[in-house]
This record gives sequence, C-alpha cells and structure tokens, in this order.
Amino acid sequence: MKSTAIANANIALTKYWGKREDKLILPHQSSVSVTLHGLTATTTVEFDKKYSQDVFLLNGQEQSGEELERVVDILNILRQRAGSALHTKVMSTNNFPTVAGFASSAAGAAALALAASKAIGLSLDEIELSILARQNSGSGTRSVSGGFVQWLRGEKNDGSDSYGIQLANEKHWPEFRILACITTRQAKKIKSRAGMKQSVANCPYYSAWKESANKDSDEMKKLILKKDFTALGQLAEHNCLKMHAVMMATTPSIIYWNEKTVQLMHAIIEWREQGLECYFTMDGGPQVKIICLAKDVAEIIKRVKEQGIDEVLECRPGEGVRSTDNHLF
Ligand code: 2P0
Repeated sequence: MKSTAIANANIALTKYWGKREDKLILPHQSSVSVTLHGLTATTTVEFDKKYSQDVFLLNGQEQSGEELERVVDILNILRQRAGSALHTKVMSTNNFPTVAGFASSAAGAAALALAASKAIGLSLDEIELSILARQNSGSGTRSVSGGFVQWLRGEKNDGSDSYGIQLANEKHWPEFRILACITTRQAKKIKSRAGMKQSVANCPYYSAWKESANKDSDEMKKLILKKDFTALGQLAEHNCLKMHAVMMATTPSIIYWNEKTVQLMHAIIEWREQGLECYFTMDGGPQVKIICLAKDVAEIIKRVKEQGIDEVLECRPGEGVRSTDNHLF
C-alpha cells in the first residue's frame, strides 16, 4: 500500500488571503493561479501495519506539531473513507528552495492528496483530490490541475463546493512566464496561516478586500481565456497591492517587503514606461515574482541582476499532479 505522486507549485495571479472557516480551510475569496513547471514536490505514502503511528518527513526532517497534524488530518479523512485503521509513513521533498517564496505547501498538499488516496486504495477524481488537498493547505487546492486554475470560494459550510477548476491547461499560453527574484535568503517571520487569520480579525479593510478580490478573480479568468497580457498584468499587480495593503493595515501589522522588494517594484514600473512589458506580484514574503512573456525574459533577467539581485528562477505553466513509480523509500 505504497504510492508516490509529484505536484508543481503555483503562483496566485489574484490572491487568497483569509479564511471563512479555519478547519476545512474555506476562503473568503476565490483566487486564480498558474501552476509552475519544474517546481515540484514529490511525496511517497505507505500505509502498513508495521507503523504504530503516523510519521511525516519533509526534506529529510521528521515533522511534529502543526506540520504533522495537517498531514494526519488528511490521512484521517482517507482512513475513515476507506474503513482502514492503518498508520503511515509519509515522506516528501521539494526540489525548489522554500526561500523562493512560492506557497511551498501547495505542491506538497496536492502530491499528498494523490499519493495518500492511491496508497489506501481510493481512486479520487480531480475535484475530490482538490477538496482533499485544500484541507492540508488552501493553495494546494490549486496545484491539483495544470495550467491556469481558479479556486472557487464556494458557499457551502461543508466545503464541497470549494475547489480548484482548470481554466486552461499548460499548453494554452506557452509564452507565459514567471520570474521569481530572490531578494533575501532570510526566512520570513510571519507564516501565511497566522497572518491571514490576523487580517480577517483585525484589518478594517478586510470586507472591502474580500469583495474586490472576488471580482478580480472572475475578471482574471476572462483575461486568461482571452490571453490579454496587458490587462492580466495590470490586474495581478493591483490585486497583489490590495492584499499587501490589507496585510499592512492589520493589527499587529504584517510587512513582508524589504528594501530590495520595493526597489524592484519601482524598477519594474520604470521598465514598463520604457516599453519593456512586465508586472510584479508578491505573496506572503519579500520575493518579487515578475509576470512577463518569453520574448522578454533575457532582458528582464539582465536588468534584475543590474539591481543587485543575483538569484532568478524562470518558470512556465506546468502540469497537474501525477503518479510515479519512483518511490522515495
Ligand atoms: C495565495 N498565499 O493565494 C496566497 C497569497 C500567500 C499570499 O496561499 O493556511 O500556505 O495552508 O491555507 O495556502 C499561502 O497560504 O495557507 C497563500 P493555508 P497557504 O497563494
């Protein structure tokens, strides 16, 4: 009863920041992301009577506390569904640095959902997998499918209508690129989960953010289908700035940017004015993700390096979660 799955990270073009329900991970707003080729989490799950408890290793380190609990939550859902009492060993590795600031938990959540459900003998469809991944990490619901994905907020209290749907697959827009610019190697101080909870409770702008982010998500869907790069970039940047405004206006304040983040934001606006079309987006961290097209990648990377930022990761739209026989143990 062993199975292994590979899933890619994703980057939100309109963001998720805030839960309406913590345990099931139900968001206040729909969000839209692109799944990223080459940034993978690989996860092997084995259910066996030789295990007396659930063990979870991430990048070689045994996990405890909240990290372990989040995995056990998924295992418990599956055990109940399959009528099994077996314990597991779960091993997961990411091939990209956590510092890159992609919701690293997203790829892991999607890989866990597929590997664990198969290992216990269940065959789940894409929606069921997305709902399962969501309960490990919200953004994980968007890494089940490839290409461009919308996580529907849903209305129901049981979460059965809150999952990721593919808007267009990874072949829809082959020129689309994300450049992750690493502005610092320091770990961030406030985790997204804790930060967004504070924002929901203590940001006076929260309801405005919730409403406008939902509208942005539906608009983003249209722009992706039309491949309207300019409008997409403008909306992604605007949506990101609104999310960071909410973070900053939370008590206590959440400020993820450093001086290089701000320097790069200004530079990108200037490059655009000079005719080099690119847009920024930042998540719960200081790294700047540049949204651009393949034809401009070399020039943009050159200019980013001139700003004193040496590490840049280039990503294109990638595939959804899939199984492999290359088990980690
Ligand atoms: C996103 N982020 O839409 C937003 C933008 C960070 C900023 O999803 O608590 O790791 O596991 O649901 O998914 C990061 O939050 O949080 C995130 P949980 P998650 O990509």
